[in-house]
Amino acid sequence: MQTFLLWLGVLGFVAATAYFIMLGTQTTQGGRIFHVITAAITGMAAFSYLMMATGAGATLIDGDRLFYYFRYIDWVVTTPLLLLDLALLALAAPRRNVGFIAGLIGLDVFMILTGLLAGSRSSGFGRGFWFVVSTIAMIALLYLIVTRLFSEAAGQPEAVHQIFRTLAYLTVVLWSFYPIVWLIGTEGFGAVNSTVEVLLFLILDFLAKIGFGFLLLTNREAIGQASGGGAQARRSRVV
Ligand code: RET
Repeated sequence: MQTFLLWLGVLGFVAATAYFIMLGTQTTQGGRIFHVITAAITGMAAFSYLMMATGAGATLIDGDRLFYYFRYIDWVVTTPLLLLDLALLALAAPRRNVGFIAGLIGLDVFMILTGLLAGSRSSGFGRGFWFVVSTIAMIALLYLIVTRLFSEAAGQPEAVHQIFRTLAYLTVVLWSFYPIVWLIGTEGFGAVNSTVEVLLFLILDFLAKIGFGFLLLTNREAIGQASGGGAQARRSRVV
């Protein structure tokens, strides 16, 4: 059952990647960067699920706990790309905010790496400690999205502002579920078994990557108008 679910992940992410690439080749209104970033996110996830489905991305810890470490390799690549999508929507001049974007991504990478430490420790104390550190980083990150990125996005064209708000709320809600699933799963209290954990992460990954990408890339008006979509470059050429 578990392997079946992981193969379902491979299929879902391969299909989503092909679809996002197709949307990218059809676009005439700019915003190709969003297609590239979003297809890279689902492409990486497809690879990661392949590694987990074949067993290459998992290892036994303490003799009996199956630890899918490849999840963290996936997340350390894909969560910065999701943040990049959000930042390119929200910021009118992303190039002038490179420091802020790097700060967001740095915090995010710190969150995932400390999460990896939490998942791979043998002692309950070690797991709990790094879980708390990682969760604090996540709260700080989500706080920055809700405050700074939201206020920057308010100055963007209406279509861009709207899709940013939807995607940012989706991100805040979905990302908050990851530590909860972790906590009830085999790395945490073990309230649910490994198969249920794989299923819950699969649902979250589908929503946070494919759902997110679908909402973003089917909104052609918004991505064409976003600064990351080249609107600013076009405007300055006109002036
Ligand atoms: C862990 C466990 C330690 C505490 C925290 C976690 C948060 C993980 C998050 C993952 C998000 C992944 C996404 C993937 C796909 O798109 C590492 C589970 C806070 C927020 C969005």
